[in-house]
Amino acid sequence: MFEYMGDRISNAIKNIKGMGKITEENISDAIKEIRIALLEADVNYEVVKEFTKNVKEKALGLDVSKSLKPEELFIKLVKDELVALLGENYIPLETSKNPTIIMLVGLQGSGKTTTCGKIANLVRKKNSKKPLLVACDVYRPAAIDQLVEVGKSLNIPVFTKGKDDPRTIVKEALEYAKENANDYIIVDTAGRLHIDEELMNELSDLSEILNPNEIILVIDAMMGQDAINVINGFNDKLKLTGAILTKMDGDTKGGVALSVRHLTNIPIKFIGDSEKMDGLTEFYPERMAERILDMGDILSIAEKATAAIDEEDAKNLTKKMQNGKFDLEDFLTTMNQIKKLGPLENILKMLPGARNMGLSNVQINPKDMAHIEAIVLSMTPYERKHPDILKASRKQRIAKGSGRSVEEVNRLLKQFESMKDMMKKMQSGNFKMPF
Ligand SMILES: Nc1nc2c(ncn2[C@@H]2O[C@H](COP(=O)(O)OP(=O)(O)O)[C@@H](O)[C@H]2O)c(=O)[nH]1
Ligand SMILES: [Mg+2]
Repeated sequence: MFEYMGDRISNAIKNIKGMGKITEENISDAIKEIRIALLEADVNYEVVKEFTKNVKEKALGLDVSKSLKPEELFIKLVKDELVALLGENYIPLETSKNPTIIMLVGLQGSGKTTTCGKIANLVRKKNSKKPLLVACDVYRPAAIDQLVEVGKSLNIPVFTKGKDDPRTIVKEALEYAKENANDYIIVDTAGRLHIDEELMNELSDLSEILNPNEIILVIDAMMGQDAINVINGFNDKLKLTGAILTKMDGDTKGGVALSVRHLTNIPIKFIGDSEKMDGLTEFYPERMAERILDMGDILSIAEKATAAIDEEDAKNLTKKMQNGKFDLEDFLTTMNQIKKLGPLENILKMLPGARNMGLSNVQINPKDMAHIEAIVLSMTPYERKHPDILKASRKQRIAKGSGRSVEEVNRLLKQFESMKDMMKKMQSGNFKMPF
């Protein structure tokens, strides 16, 4: 989502490398490049102007005599300014009230219904909440069924009352939640193609009845700068507490993520980065800035991992990696754990230097993963622990057993070796950021 913009900015910064000091002259090209990168990513013009002005002023005031090199100082400065632009702190979703009531609003097709499910899934997992979804989009025939399906897929209850008046529906849903001890109520509302008065009146009525802890606007990142008008339009009528940018996994240039906070003062709480129910990432300004600059987003990976992976397993694996005792059995366990983190492509993209290593556009075929699994499973437990004993005849047996070729078995063993190698390097501190 931020690849192109990030690459241009990183390149601009690289050009400062090797310069002894920072002067107006030698940073002016870099600043110009950053400006173009931001504008091309569809960041609002005013925001770009302000951003580049700040970077320039602060860069000229940097004290280069300290131990850091000019480009290191400059990249830190750009990162800090990005963090400021993105809103400085992550503002989490309200979870402390009982019940917590969240209303999702937004235009048709923005991702409200999907995001309702994602939020329910998240608060159940992370905050041990017992969510209830409420279907209030009574205008589109399939809208209620869609939420019911979402609920079913997650095993989370959905309150529906057909095409009744949404005002009645929410009142009854509140009663239902009380009776069933649901402590987190997520209300899916209707959306139109454009903001219209009737819809806004309905939404403000709902907000009055529900007195929600959060009213969150769900917005499609592909809208680009129009998103700002939509946010302002909704915020005029309802007191928005946050926004969620969806479809950030798509073809969006992502610039809108950099404009929203500055222009509307509404915090982005999450980004939607897949159609699946775990495709919701908390919007930490610092992590986003690091992603833009290809500095990686290890913390988000770690967070996804803690949500998905058994802690004991993870600890054991880390220990083995550190002791160089990592074997093919562990390789298999790791693979199965990684699978739980969602699409591997998304994880690879978050690694430091991912774009530089060409990992940001890798396509991973789930079949390849299945093949690897088949090969490892065809080995005996002893072989998995001692892959160095695998000579021609054993390899042939494994190939036959897994229905794969000997070449594939060889390739896997090679990959495994280089993975072990990388772990050793990271362990000994020889692993350098590739930029
Ligand atoms: N790729 C992707 N698709 C999404 C995301 N969020 C929603 N969608 C898709 O966008 C379409 C519209 O979503 P829906 O929840 O029905 O929107 P609503 O009309 O606002 O309720 C559906 O096909 C969703 O699967 C996302 O973060 N990434
Ligand atoms: Mg919907």
